[in-house]
Amino acid sequence: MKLNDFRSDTVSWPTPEMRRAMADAEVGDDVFDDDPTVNRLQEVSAERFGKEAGLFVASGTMGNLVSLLAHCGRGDEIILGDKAHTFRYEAGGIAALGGIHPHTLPVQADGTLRLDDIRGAIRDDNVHFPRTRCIALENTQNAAGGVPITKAYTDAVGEIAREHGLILHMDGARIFNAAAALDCDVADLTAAADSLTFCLSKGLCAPVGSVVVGSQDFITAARRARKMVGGGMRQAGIIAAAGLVALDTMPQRLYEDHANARRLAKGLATIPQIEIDLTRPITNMVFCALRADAKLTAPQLADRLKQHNILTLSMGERGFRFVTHYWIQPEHVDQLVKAIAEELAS
Ligand code: TLP
Repeated sequence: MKLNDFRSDTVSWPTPEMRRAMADAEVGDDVFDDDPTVNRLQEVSAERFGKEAGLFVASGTMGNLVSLLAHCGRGDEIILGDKAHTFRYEAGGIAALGGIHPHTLPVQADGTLRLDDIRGAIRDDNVHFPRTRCIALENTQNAAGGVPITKAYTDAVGEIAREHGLILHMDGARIFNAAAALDCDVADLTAAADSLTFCLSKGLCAPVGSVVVGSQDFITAARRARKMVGGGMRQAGIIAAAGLVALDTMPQRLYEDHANARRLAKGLATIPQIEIDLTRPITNMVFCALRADAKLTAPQLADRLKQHNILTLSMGERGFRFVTHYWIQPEHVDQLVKAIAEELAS
């Protein structure tokens, strides 16, 4: 039986076209640079972002890790948001494996870091301090509500980075959602970033993988870091083939996921026990909370929803994050709203 899964866009299955491309993929040993399908995916990705080269990696986490291992040495410092996925949810990999010191700044409601905070966080050259090396942004900013970050803001951060000889890395796990929401070209949106990771396996629906893009020198260093962390994947063309279909067919339909998220937010706003801010820009994520007088906690409600064949992600005692993706249709959204209203009313 099909479960309607709102926990994340990471749960999205590959499309039939992706499965066919995987079965037919031409492959080789990618550690020898020999896999034509991986090579094609890397080239197409670099071209799409207007960068020199690309590197196929197993996950978004690996993409951010190998990028930052390539950019930073031990004791170097990275400036990033206190809600950044790399800071919160990547098992502390940059510190554990790279000796990279995170300098966190508060993420604002619109997903940005204050420019003055960034300027103020850049260290002087002093024997007491770690060396500031890199600034990292996340677009869309997941934990701030999946908000898209504009080109103007990204360019302003890029300017600060260049003024101080720093590198700008972007965790663009959902950069195609951002581009769809802002109605702009991904290359233009991310032009100021020296390096960027984007995910094929979230809204783009591929089963596995992310791609890192940047200069040829950076990609050479990231490739070595990928080998070091065990990410040399041999006949990876089998999965890269799905990534090529993803890049070709998925970015142009993400507005449908955003429309479904807006439909969901509006539906949730009609339920008296739910608090939701309808003024927030919405991509494919909807955050809301149960009011204090709701008769169920969020984990209890999530549990009840399973009986309606709906999977959801509760966050703490009262919060929820719902994510829309290719396999969620408007009728699934309406079923979710109805099930929540029923469970909270009964
Ligand atoms: N995010 C997942 C969970 O890990 C929280 C999700 O369901 O949202 N950057 C961002 C902004 C992400 O949201 C994620 C995954 C990653 C990186 C890591 O990607 P993977 O899961 O491929 O390692």
